[in-house]
Amino acid sequence: MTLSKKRFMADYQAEALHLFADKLEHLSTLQQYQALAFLIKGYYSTNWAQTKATYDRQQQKQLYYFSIEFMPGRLLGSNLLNLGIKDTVEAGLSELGLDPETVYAAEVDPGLGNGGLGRLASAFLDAMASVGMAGNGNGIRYQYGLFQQRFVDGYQVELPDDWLRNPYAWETRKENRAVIVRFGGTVNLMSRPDGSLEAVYHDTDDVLAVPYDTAMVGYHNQVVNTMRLWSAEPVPGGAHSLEEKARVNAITQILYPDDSDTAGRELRLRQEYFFTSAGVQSIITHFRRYHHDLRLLPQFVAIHINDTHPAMAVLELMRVLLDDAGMDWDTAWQITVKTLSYTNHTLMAEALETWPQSMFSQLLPRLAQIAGEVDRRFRAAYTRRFGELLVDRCAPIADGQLRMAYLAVIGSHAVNGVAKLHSKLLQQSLLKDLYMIFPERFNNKTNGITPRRWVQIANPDLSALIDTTIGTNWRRDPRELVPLVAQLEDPQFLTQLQAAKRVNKQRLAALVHTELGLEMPLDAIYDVQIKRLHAYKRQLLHVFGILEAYLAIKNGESRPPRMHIFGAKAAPSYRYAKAVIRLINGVAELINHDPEMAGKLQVVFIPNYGVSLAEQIIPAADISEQISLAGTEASGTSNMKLMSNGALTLATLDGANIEIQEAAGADAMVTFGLTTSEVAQLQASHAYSAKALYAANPTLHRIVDMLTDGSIPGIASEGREIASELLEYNDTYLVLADFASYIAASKRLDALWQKPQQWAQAALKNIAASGQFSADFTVQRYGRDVWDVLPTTGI
Ligand code: Z2T
Repeated sequence: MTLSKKRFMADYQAEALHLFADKLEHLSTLQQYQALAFLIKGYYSTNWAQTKATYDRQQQKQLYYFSIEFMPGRLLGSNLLNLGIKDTVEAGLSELGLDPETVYAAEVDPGLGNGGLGRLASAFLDAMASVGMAGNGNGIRYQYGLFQQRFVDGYQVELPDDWLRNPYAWETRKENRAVIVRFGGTVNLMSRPDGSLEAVYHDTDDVLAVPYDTAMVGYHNQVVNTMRLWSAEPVPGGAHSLEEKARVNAITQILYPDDSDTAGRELRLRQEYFFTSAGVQSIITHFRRYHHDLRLLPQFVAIHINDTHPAMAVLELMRVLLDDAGMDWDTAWQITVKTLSYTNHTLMAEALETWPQSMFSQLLPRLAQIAGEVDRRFRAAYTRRFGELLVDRCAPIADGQLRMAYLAVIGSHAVNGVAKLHSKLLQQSLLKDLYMIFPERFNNKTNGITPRRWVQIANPDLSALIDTTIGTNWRRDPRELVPLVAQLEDPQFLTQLQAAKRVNKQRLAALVHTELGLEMPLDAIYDVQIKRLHAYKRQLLHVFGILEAYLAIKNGESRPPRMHIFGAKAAPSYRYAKAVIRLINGVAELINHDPEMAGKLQVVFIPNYGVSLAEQIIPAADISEQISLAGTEASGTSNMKLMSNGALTLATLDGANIEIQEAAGADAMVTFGLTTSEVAQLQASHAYSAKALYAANPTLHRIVDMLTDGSIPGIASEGREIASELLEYNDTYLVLADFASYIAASKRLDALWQKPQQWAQAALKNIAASGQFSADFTVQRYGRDVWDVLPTTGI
């Protein structure tokens, strides 16, 4: 949009007066932020309505991205950037005596997700708006997001995330679009005169689902899409007891804080059905405004199932088509399969959702009937060709459990993994039986990130340098970063690249100083590992690397100075992960208080990692630690964000790391460790002995002993627990097996750091090659191969 500084300043002052009946300069920072947010909302609201009208008028096929998690991050900076008014607004703010960064920081960061999966969902919404695809989000408006993390005596303490304490400026409550979701009760099937069946419900618990819509503003294209989050309320008019009200409100009260374990809790099942049913109902209602024949649904609607949390969309859509529309089974099934598609995000067995049939049929009796029929027909259809054994192994119901991943594959026309390796492993292991039956459904869609947030907003100095070097086209199409490689031999450019990195390190160092009171020298390597705390991600291997350096420096060796920066939340019930958090804080205490380590080696564990902190940490990183055991990390996305900010990846050949290496070149990153097939062989042969490695490698021996010999303060029980996982339980994630190779790789980076020009060249190769990982391309591949939704032109 076009906006002059003068006009903006007048609008902003008027908005402040309108909202708070006061002058801008008298308002609190929060109020200044709120006035600005409401003003900006007004700037795009016409385009928002216009976008919807255009999709309807053109009868655009729409994609609905069903996800139980979204992590949009702060939206003010992103909306300003995408509207093309960021510079103008910042100049105006400055002229009014306000600091833009301070005003931006007053915005709450909605942590309505656990990590990669939720952030990916939001990146996709941002990307779809920016390429002009008709894509909508469908999820849950949790009253409390992911817990706020504090450290007390080195232990993680979880505090509630009361993110709605102040009104959320970007959302709009759409009371007029509320729907009713039914739980429990009994269901009777009655024959209609035409022979079709009618489902009659008795004694159901009804809940009102109220949507709150947030605009997803596209980049410089006038498109504004919608993220719709549902909130549970008592149905108006009913006489509800306080207890009933509390039970209803509980449905959307909290986000489950576990990224890798399915607790099998009834409330979680309620959450899943709540947003899935509300989403399906609102889609059908909207569809019926324009069409009478529900058989046309797949021509105008695609529904994507983000992991299995919304997989009961298969059953809910069948319910609507069978019971509400009176369709026959085969027609309803064909339409359901054509409409739905599914992404798997993990191979970890403990993360695969199953629901006890008993719980499922208590809570969702009609869906349970339909699930039984899906199972029966699946077995009947495929047993002759594929045999009873294979069909048994992959049927949706077995041993009294509903297996949601299998249901999702059977009820979708497409299923994908999130990196090439992951998609291959899905076909070869986790879903191999279903791959035999439905090979044509399987495909890969490597994840992506949004360089608008991670480079343009988070790294303004790098962005400005790129602009002056190759122009600004990369901001629209980040593949246009490739020509930067022409600067590989330009010492002046490389110096400027280092200077931009230094500015970011300064900013992070200042944050660390205020938060933790630690000094981080700017000439040190900033070595970053930021992701959920999980055994398979092997933060422990990183800790062992730190202890190796500590012992070496103690021994008089000289190493380039390194700051080890961690950000990680542990699921509150995940004992081992919490022990590792305590360990990292213990190692930090040991090292940061040792005068011999000052300026050389420091451990910086920044609490409360999330989208906003990531924006501070990532631009400052020199090394990106991506060290999961090969074959365990589906894709990873922090690897892509760090790459695009010029960090060198220290990686196993896992997830998208492999594709990052292909893109940046073998000399632009450092890899180590067992490969997926080596891991598989080692595990199959039962030849691995952690104890033998411990006995054979003196450094490793020394480090493992440090866990239990009192050298690290405050970890008596945690150290024992971790040592026992390594030695008694034989090191599930092969930390000891990869240790030597990890240290060797890390030393290669130390050596490269001594040649600043070569380091800068490797950083540049990463930046130049990072454009292919833009989510803009990922969603276009989904649009072409899976959803049949193409970018629109001319809103
Ligand atoms: C999650 O963030 C991921 C997988 C899950 O499996 C659950 C959660 Cl909350 C059920 C992550 C993967 O671990 C990561 O490799 C991947 O990059 C990300 O999803 C997005 O696909």
